[in-house]
Amino acid sequence: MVCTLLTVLAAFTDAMSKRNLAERSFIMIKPDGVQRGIIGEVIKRFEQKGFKLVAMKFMQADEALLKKHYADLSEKPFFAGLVKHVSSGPVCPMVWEGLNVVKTGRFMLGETNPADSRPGTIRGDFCIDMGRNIIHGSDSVESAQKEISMWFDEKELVEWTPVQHSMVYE
Ligand code: D4T
Repeated sequence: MVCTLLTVLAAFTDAMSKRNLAERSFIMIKPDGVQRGIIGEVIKRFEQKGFKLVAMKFMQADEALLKKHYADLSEKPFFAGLVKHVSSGPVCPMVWEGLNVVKTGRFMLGETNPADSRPGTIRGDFCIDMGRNIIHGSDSVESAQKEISMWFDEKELVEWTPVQHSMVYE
């Protein structure tokens, strides 16, 4: 009861201070990340940071979905190779939620080019080449919303409150 009241109070305080604890990011482990066996490691890092898993699936994406997902890059010389690679095997798309999850998620992933990614980041620790950078993360709240709706139905996004909520947020 006390916990529930504290959670409600914390949510109210956050709403008043305009902190968006319900921000969401679309994170996807690409076929190279799946084949390299880093699904568990990525989930571990987002969980241990305190973010909340809202949705996850394991699937093979077709070229049509990937062309839509990467539409902004359609004029780039690497576009065809990118779509071919990401459609070549299973991917693990996920939705993670929490305060500043888009920006923090990008920090956790590292730079697009693994060579520029610091040790301690996912790309800094687990990959070498730009075309095999193992994971995708939304680059803005707006693109996260677009990507989430591309990859998940509304009913696949699970509403739940982790018991640790008041230990992650003040
Ligand atoms: P994603 O979208 O996969 O999280 O990557 P980034 O947001 O970090 O980078 P991006 O959209 O510019 O690139 C998408 C994807 O294309 C691959 N890529 C990128 C590539 O193969 N060659 C290149 O020169 C670039 C720039 C890697 C990520």
